[in-house]
Amino acid sequence: MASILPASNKPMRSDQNTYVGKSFVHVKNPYLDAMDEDILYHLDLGTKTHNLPAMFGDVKFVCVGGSPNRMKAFALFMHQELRLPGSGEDIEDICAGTDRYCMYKVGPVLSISHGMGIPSMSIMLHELIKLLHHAQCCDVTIIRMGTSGGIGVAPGSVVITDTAVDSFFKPRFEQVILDNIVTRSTELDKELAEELFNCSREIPNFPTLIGHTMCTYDFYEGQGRLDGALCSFSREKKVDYLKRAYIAGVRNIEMESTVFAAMCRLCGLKAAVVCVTLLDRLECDQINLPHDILVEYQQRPQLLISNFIKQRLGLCDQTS
Ligand code: R2B
Ligand code: URA
Repeated sequence: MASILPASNKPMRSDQNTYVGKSFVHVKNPYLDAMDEDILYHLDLGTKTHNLPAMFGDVKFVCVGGSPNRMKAFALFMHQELRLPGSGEDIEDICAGTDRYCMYKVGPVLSISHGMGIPSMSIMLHELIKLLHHAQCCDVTIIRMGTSGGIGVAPGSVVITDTAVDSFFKPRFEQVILDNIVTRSTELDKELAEELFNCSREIPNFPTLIGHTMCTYDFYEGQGRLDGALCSFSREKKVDYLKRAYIAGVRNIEMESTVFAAMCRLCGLKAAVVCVTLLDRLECDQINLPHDILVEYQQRPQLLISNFIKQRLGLCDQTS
């Protein structure tokens, strides 16, 4: 990809994507350069209709999560934690023109929903990564916050993913492209995971661990549940599978981490996945937590990520 920096103030190039001291978000598509306009259809944004560098150029932290309401709540929480002026209540959904995804910007933090499952995450990420590229963002950290089913860990535990694995416990994401299967690595940034873990240790009563996260294409049979509309295996087979997952290092199961890890890695984004567990899948399949406990658990990744961002911004004395 040709550089989007004006030739006159282009810093010295040290490799394909890093200009001395700065790491830019990059895209790997030779056709993009030749396009007169890029319409980010599902985000309701575009290079001709919006001044993307002015709107997003200062973004340093991108936080993504499945639910639009949760990502709005996170944006409001960040507004308060960063002590930005105003109540934040009038915060605007930048993607209000579409009901596919929502997006809020709070200082250097972008909060975006990605829906459920790999295809929904993948569409959002293609457009988000192009957005960050068009906006000339640099040194961006991206974190997925979410919910998950734990394996052998107490409900309410926060799992920071070291590696996302597929249903065969392999660190790979297989994407069908034309009629080929393309396999991509799902390694995440180990230093970022450690930094988040260290941050978690400063929060009282905050059970956190680092482990593998298994990403599946389905919530029910795909996660070995016995309570879907279909179930084609025995209780014994389910327990045997989940125990093998545990032995392979898997501590939680969700539905987006492999494509998230693979795409962010290829595009030079430092990425992390932080998910709270809602149940122990070795014990049960149904999520039957009282509403207030469910709400509190869902806030745990938000609290950790907010403290991490404040620490990175040198606002540690304001840690919640
Ligand atoms: C976690 O929770 C959702 C399913 O309930 C899914 O998006 C995921 O990854
Ligand atoms: N999300 C999942 O994908 N699985 C669970 O068990 C809970 C939340």
